[in-house]
Amino acid sequence: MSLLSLLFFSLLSLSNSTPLKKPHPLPILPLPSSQQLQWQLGSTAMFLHFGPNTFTDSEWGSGKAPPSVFNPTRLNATQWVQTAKASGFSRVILTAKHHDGFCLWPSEYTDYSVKSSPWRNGTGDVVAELASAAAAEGIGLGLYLSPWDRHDRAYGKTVEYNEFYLSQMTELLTKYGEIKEVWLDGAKGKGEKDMEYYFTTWFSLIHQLQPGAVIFSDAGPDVRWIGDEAGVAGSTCWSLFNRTDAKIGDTDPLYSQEGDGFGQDWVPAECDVSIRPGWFWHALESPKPVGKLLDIYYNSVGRNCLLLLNVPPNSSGLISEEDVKVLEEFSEVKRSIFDNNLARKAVVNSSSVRGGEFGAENVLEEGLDKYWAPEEKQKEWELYLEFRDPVSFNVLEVREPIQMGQRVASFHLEVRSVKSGKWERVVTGTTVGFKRLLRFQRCETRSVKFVVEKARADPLISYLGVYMDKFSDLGRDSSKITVTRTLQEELVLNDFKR
Ligand code: FUL
Repeated sequence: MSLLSLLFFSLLSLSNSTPLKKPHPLPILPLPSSQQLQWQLGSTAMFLHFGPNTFTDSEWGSGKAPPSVFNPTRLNATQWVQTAKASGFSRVILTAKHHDGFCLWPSEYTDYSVKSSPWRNGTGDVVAELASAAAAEGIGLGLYLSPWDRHDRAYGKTVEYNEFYLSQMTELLTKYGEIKEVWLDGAKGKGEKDMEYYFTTWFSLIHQLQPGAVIFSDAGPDVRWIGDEAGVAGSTCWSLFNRTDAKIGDTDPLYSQEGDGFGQDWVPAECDVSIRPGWFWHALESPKPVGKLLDIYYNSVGRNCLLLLNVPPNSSGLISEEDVKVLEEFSEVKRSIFDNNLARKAVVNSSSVRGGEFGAENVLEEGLDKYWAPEEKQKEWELYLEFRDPVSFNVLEVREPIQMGQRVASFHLEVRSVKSGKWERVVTGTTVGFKRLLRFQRCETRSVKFVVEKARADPLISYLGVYMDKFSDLGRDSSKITVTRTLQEELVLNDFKR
């Protein structure tokens, strides 16, 4: 072969070889487990408080109500699950046993259960009906098994009660298919019998029996309580946490609400709140208005948490119509805001790019695997949106690819005002995490700058959105917003315009 043809063939083989991929940056510890990631992707879940309390108008049953009170004549778990699914909830979590000790499944370790009730002549099993409805609709199932049991005589005798509790837990985790979440609350009335719960043993057994489940409690291990029952996370909210600094039933609520930027464990927060004043259904109570639910959404999902919204079935065994209606409105309002990411109309750019597949355009695509990464060792970390025509918005959404660890510690948003031509700061924030939503005064602009000020490592951004939320833009208390007929018509009209 001549020298010339050798050169020709080597050039040809060079141009044919596929370029090597630029590697991902190093993840920064702690990282979520695959169960925690899956849980977080779900964003919202529906809590179902149901049991004798539903029939006796109480919240903390004494454990003395006769099983005969439990008789939901129209119980239909499919209606619960379909309501949850229609509202986009990723899972349902049922109080299989609340503090009164009454079991919604026919436990073989007690006679205080559905088995002794008139419902389905004592042959019913609420857990089984819910499990099969959830499986049929393709949504996850979680179970709440109250540690505090006001009925069982073993309560107060440490070894005996731990054996009893774990036997009930084993029934729940072996008879009903896949369980996605086990919910352990830390409540206990004052002056109740003293005893120790063997949490380490409980957690090991739960993970052994249901490796796909996350365990919720004040202190994790997988998911932590947010520290209040109002559905409000801290405006700083890390998924980082030190489990050793938390104790079930006795954790500093501020620590739970904010997490710990120096924490060694990944324990993201779940915000539990009820759609009604009580956790259980009461004839004289009504659901919160949609504006209040929207506030809760911004303060929970919009602060890196999962929202666990309680929607209690009523004494006939169905979710009440007024609750279904407000949930429909809530879905519609969320859809009307978040289905229209105005940033999609913009050209996106950034202060630098790591190279390879880590360009700024990734922030307009859903999904965690595509993200913007800046070049290493930069002093500035900025993303820019340039619009052809001015846009108006009042909500910012930012997401981090949390599989790489939580990084951002502070950021702000600037816009160049259409009126003055000057850059103005519209909002500042601290943590981002899986999802951060921030509301501010409506602004009009062609140019947007998102600036990360501090981060634990090079910041990575997987999504950026700007939205117009006309429900929060009204300059009035959003808890008073109700979706009136006109507003509903307006929503429909807007759908056509889009
Ligand atoms: C608390 C309980 O005491 C309430 O009754 C309710 O179940 C709430 C979700 O958890 O700890």
